[in-house]
Amino acid sequence: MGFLQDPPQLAHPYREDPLLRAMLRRALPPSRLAAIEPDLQALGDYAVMEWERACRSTRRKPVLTQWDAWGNRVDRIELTEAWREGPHITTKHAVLAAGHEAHEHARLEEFARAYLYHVASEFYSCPLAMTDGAATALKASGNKALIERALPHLLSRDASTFWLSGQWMTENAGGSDVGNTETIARQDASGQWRLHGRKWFSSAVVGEMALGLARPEGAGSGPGALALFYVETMDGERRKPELIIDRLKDKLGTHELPTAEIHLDGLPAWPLGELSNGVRQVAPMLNITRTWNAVGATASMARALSLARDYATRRRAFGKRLIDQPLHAQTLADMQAEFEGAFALTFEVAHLLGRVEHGAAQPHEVALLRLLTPLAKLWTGKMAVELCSEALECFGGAGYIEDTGLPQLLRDAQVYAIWEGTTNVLSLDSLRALAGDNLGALRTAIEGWLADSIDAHARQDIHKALDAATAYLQSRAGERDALEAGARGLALTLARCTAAALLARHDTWSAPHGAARTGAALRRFVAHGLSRFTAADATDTALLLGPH
Ligand code: MFK
Repeated sequence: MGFLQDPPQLAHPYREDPLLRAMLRRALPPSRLAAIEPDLQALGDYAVMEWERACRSTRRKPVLTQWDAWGNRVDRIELTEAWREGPHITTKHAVLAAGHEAHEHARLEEFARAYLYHVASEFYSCPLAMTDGAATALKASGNKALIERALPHLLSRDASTFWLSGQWMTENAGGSDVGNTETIARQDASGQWRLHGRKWFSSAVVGEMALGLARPEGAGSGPGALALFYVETMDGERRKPELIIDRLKDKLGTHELPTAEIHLDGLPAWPLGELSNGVRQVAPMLNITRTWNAVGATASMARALSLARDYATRRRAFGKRLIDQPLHAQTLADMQAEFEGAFALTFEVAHLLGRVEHGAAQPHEVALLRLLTPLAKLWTGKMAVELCSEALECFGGAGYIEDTGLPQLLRDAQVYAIWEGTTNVLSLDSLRALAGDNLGALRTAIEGWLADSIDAHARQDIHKALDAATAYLQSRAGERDALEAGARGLALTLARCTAAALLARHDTWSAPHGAARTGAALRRFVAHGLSRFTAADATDTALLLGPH
């Protein structure tokens, strides 16, 4: 037998991730960190086990059986192993329930768990995101009966009582433009609302409930006339006959996730609140699922980088390990710097969300959360595709071979920029979020984060970019088309400025080695993004890659 290449090994995503651990040490009181650490360790163990299991097996897809042998409509979906484990892992480690505890760190603790679980869950995290969003929207609705009925299930810590929720919005006529929803809500003779229509992209069809948009019969056209309804999908062990699964989607990635086209043939439904302004009512859900999207994108990047870094210590070319090749090492360090920016922004959103929900936030932090949520979603979604593609390249031809498990990273990454609103939809949402003086709130926050930063170069670049963004908004204040045309550039710039400022702040927060490391990330990050100047700095590279 000739030469055989060692495959990459997955480092423990909690124990061996200095970035995650440093962030948690900074952000959480020691007693909180100690309380959640067993769950983080266990979710990291699960991720390692699942990666090894996936490498040994042939990837499977869920299978829909619509009819049984005797002609009965059954719409049964056979799930993959990780999906069957999903309710147990979720409830045992409070992945979702943690986010709804009554303290300001709840969301950070939840999203740290989600970050560790996401890739291993095979996107079971997608319906978890919607379940979390549904719990949040139900709470915001104040509908006592529905809250008492559903919340104990959604936040259950017992797999036998846990419910998943769907989010039924997307239709043939309305993906981004949800106002085109054709599903009709009609009251029957008894006064019970029932939904009639088709939903084109339902990612939690195995769930027990859903929140869905529909147009009450006789209401006008457009988004304002839509209402938000609560539905339950199961009748005991059987799916309700008024919910029909037409087919599973054949998608580019997220193959394990049983996304379906469904139609609703009079499914009983209950309005969450008023019979209009459904988009406004579903917005709390959207903002939660968008945060999950950013966490998922960041987790996919962490996985791709971790494998690429490990492989660089195992693969030799031209007489040296890849990690000892200057250009390969710099490529990895550049990727790491981008990733650290994404990580900082994403977890800032999680941190702010917890503070806002628990009344601990300063007034400007509320505006900040509203703005940073779409920015984090759109920026990490784009970055995940680029970074996962680059990571595959780090493996050469092996990165293009299906049963290395690597190509799946890139296929799956493409979803982040589409799910929960495309980059352009999110860019326009960030314009919505910039109404009033919300850019002022961002500037105030950034000034605060930069106040102690020792990096004058970064500070100057960030100020320059913020000044340009402010001038852009002011000069196009009266020209909507011109403002929208530049919304993506504006959003990407603001996301990068925020991430750079967060890295600068962490520079001053961290322990000596950590400070040097985040400083390295900051310098590269600013050099790459804000001024497009690329500098190879051997010290930075070594710091970002850590000891090997
Ligand atoms: C681990 C990964 C997990 C990821 C989860 C994946 C789940 C996958 C399932 C899906 O992909 S479901 C499909 C997702 N679809 C979308 O995200 C829809 C994309 N379209 C938009 O986001 C549009 O911007 C939107 C439909 C929300 C609004 O368009 P409109 O019809 O022009 O509404 P309008 O009039 O601008 O806003 C209506 C109200 O909602 C306004 O409030 P008011 O009535 O008080 O004026 C807005 O301010 C408010 N609003 C809209 N977006 C908001 C918001 N409020 C807070 N936050 C927001 N983000």
